[in-house]
Amino acid sequence: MDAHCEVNVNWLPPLLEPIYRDRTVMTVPIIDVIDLNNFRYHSENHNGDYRGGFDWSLLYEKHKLTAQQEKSRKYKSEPYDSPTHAGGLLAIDRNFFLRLEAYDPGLLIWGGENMELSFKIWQCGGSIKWVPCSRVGHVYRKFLPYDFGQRKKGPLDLYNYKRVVETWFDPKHKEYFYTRVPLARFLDHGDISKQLSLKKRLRCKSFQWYMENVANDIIPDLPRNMHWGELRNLGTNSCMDSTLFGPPSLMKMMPCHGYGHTQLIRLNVEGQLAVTEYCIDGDQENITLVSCSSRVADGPWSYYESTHFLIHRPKKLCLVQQPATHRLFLRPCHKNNNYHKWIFQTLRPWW
Ligand SMILES: [Mn+2]
Repeated sequence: MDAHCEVNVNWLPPLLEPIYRDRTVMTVPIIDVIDLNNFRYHSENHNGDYRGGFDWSLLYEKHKLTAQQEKSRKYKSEPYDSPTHAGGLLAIDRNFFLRLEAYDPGLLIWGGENMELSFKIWQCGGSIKWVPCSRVGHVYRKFLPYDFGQRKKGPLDLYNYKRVVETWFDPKHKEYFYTRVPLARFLDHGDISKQLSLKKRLRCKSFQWYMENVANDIIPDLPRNMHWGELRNLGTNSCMDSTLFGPPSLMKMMPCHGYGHTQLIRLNVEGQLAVTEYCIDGDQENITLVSCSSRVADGPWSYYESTHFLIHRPKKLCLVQQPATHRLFLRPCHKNNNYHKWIFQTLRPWW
């Protein structure tokens, strides 16, 4: 486990018991919270139990147990299957871990190793169980006190994620990753031939199998991008930006910076206008960051390259920037008004 942890009473026996029964199980304790300001210990008291997931950018997420999982447990104290884990705390049989050749030694410094181990375990015949009766406290830091140094070859976490994706995903799921993180296509992820031959030698199952049998409910398919880049207004020459707030929040207009992140806007074939993990919707008052509808074919937007209009189809109105206030809303389209016109400005890697 991470160094900044403190174990709770009787944490170990329940963590070891599933491994005693089956050496291919990796167990994970429930991670309680140690307050970084005063070291007070809080129970991670969710209403119900959670398990580990991920989004298509390979960020770790927590999801509620499915109804089926809840029903199959006789007692709340029973360990349950989890598609992934957070990475800091785990128990695994040493021989099993080494049979899986531990972590990909090509992963650098920080990020992605929890996903690598999770996919590898499940696809290569093992399983991951979270253990409600084993509790360990963990200090979540507020910021990184150091950086990871300068990399000339692109962002470090993206490098690691791409190694994991290129090793464990099927072609279809790789496309979802590159749809969600288009700049990752330009990144050199190094040599993964050893990882691919391990996968072959252990006769590991496909990612499709993993998605259907382990992670079936946590993440919908991602429709292909029709346009992506900075969404630049022709009137003001500034860019749409989600800033760092989650939904619901107002979309802003900011100076274009060329780095993507919260300015990398994607319009997919189903008409969803998306930024990071979220979608953009709007009305005559506001343009808002919202959670994407789980119904994939639910996007309201169409983009017309000839007119540069971005049209909200259900409302039959155009995305418009108000020049004086920089605010965004929907208005009837005017073909002579540049504040009604948009381009998806191509982004290229800065590394
Ligand atoms: Mn930690």
